[in-house]
Amino acid sequence: MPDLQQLRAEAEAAIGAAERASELEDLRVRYLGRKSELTQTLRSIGELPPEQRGPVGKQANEVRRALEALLGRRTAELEAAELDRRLAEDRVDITLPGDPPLPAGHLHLVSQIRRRMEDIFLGLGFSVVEGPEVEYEYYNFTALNHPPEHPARLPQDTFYLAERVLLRTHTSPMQIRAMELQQPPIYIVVPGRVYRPDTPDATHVPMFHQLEGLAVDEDITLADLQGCLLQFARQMFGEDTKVRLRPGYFPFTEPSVEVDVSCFRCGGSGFVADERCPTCKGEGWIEILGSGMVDPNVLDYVAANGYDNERVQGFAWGMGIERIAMLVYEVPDLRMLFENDLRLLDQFGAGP
Ligand code: 2U9
Repeated sequence: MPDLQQLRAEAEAAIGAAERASELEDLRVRYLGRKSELTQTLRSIGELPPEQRGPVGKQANEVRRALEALLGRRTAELEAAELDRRLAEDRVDITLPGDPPLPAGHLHLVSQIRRRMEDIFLGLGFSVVEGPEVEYEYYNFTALNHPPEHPARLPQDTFYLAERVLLRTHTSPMQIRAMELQQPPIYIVVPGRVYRPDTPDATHVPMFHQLEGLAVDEDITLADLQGCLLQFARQMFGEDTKVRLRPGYFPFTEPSVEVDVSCFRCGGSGFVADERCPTCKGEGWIEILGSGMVDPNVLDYVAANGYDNERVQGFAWGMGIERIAMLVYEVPDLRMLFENDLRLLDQFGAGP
C-alpha cells in the first residue's frame, strides 16, 4: 500500500516543475496511467480489509482529482506561455512602410510614337490595318509599279525567303491587299515592321517600323495630301508647325513629294541660343516623310475592284516611326532604340 500523500507531494512537485507539454504527458502516464501506483491502488481496493476500503478509496480518488486538476492548470499555463512567446517572436510592425510597389513599366518609345500617330490619323478618319511581314514579290514590288529591273528588287536590298517570297521592304503591299478587299473610297494607315539588308549604323538597321497611309476617293488632289499631313504635323510636333513639299521620286507615286516640317526645336530659325540648331542642323526644316499622288498604274492593278483611275485618285505617304521617335525624343543614334537600355527608355516612360 503506497503512501498516497507522499505520492501526491512527489507528483505535484514534478508537474509544477515541468516546462513542456510533452513532459506533462509523461507525468500523466506515470501518475495517472493504467500501470500507475494510484490506478493500481484503486483497482485493488476490493482486496483490502472491508474497514480500510472506504478511507483508502476516498483518499486515492482525492489524489487523482487533485493531480488531474493540477495537470490541466499546468497544461493551460504552458500553452499560454508558449502563445506569448510566439506572439512576441512573430510580431509584425504594421506601422512600417510596406514593400515598395513594382513600377508599372511603359511602352517602348517606338510603340508610344506609333500609337500617337495612329490616334492622329484615326481622328482624321483613317482606319488602322495591319498585314503580313512575309510577302509575295507581286504585292511588295510588281503591283506597286516597280519595273522588273528596279534595283530595290535585288537581293542586296531585299531579304528573299524563297522565289517570289520575301520579307516586306515597306508596308505598302498591305495597301494593295486592302484595295483588293475594299472598294473605294478607302482611308487607311498601315503601321508595322519592315526589313532591308542594311548594315547597322546611326541611321540604318535591318528591321525598322513604318507607318504608311493611303486615301483613294473621288476628287482627291495634292491639296488634300498637304492638308492631311499639315494636321498630322501640328498634332505631332506642335500647333505652330508648318509643312513644305519638295519634288521627289518614288515608283508608286506621281507626282511624288518629299515632306519637311518646320523645326520644332528652333521654330525654323536654325538657331538655338546663338548656336546652330542640332535638330535641323541649322536648316530650319526637317524631312519627315515621302509621299505623292498614287500612280494610276498602281490603281490599274486593282481596277477590277472599282479603282477606275479615271474616276478615283489617291494620295499616299510613308514614314519611318523610328525617325520620328528620334526627333521627338532627341535620340542621336537609331541603334539606341534597339538596345533596350532602361537608362534611355525610362527617361520617356510617361503615358502609354
Ligand atoms: C500604295 C501607293 C503608294 C507609299 C510611299 C514613300 C513615298 C516614302 C519612305 C519614307 C521613309 C520609306 O521608311 S522610309 O524609308 N517612304 O518615301 N512611301 S510614297 O506610297 C504608296 C504606298 C501604297 C498602294
